[in-house]
Amino acid sequence: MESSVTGAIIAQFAEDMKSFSQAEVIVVGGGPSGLMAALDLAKKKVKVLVVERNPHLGGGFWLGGFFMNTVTIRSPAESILDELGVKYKQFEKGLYGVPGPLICSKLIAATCEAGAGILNMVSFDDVVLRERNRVAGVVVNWTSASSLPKAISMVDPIALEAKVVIDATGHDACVVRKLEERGLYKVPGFGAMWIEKSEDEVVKHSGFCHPGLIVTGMAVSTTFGLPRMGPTFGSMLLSGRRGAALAYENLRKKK
Ligand code: 48F
Repeated sequence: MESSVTGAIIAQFAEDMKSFSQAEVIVVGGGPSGLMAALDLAKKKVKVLVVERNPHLGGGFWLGGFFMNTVTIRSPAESILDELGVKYKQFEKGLYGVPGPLICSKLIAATCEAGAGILNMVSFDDVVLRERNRVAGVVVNWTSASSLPKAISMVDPIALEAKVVIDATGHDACVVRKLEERGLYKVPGFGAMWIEKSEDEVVKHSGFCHPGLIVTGMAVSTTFGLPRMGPTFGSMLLSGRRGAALAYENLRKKK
């Protein structure tokens, strides 16, 4: 039995990795915007993989803010809560609340059920670039590789190809930052908090920032110098949805 269990784990991992090493879309970061993007794409039968450095998905979605559980959602994003079948409370017109663990687990479950691939405990390390510096994939390594003692930490990463990459790594905007390191983008960083303006602007600016690369969620603020938004999450979901729609349109044009 032991060898059957081991064999099952290895066989499934190998099958998944073989398939997702050539994905249509790779989403880096499994927070609310990345999961939302992956969910919408998977529902449309797109081969999409989420790369997440932590063992758990959800990013900042488990906690509403200040280590408290209430996630706030502003209109019109409550329609996504309806789609996910999550009950919510109205605080005032246009402002809703839902327990973080409930909405986060529902979004994760929906994304997995829709067929998105999940590669957790794996960190984005670098971009794959092709002609005219188009982003054509990601270089990744086990998250644990970076915490190994120096003498044994020289673990070469591997690369995964994708037609479109989505940077959903939150405030860090790791993928866009890597383009900056390579002299291909100048990152302004995010501005001071202004919830209302930030929510609208983040959704509006979600999309391609470089050939082959879409940004969603708080990475949009960092990439385009928009105000930070604080503990409200409606635009994270709407941003992921917009990123998915643009990725889908781009894939269709390529076919
Ligand atoms: O930060 P995060 O939740 O991103 P988001 O979808 O949502 C932002 C909100 O949670 C909140 C906010 C607005 O309401 O201010 O902060 O924009 O999730 C980002 C995910 O990316 C993962 C990280 O562990 C988290 O789960 N991540 C970050 N860097 C890497 C990464 C990396 N280098 N490789 C893989 N995953």
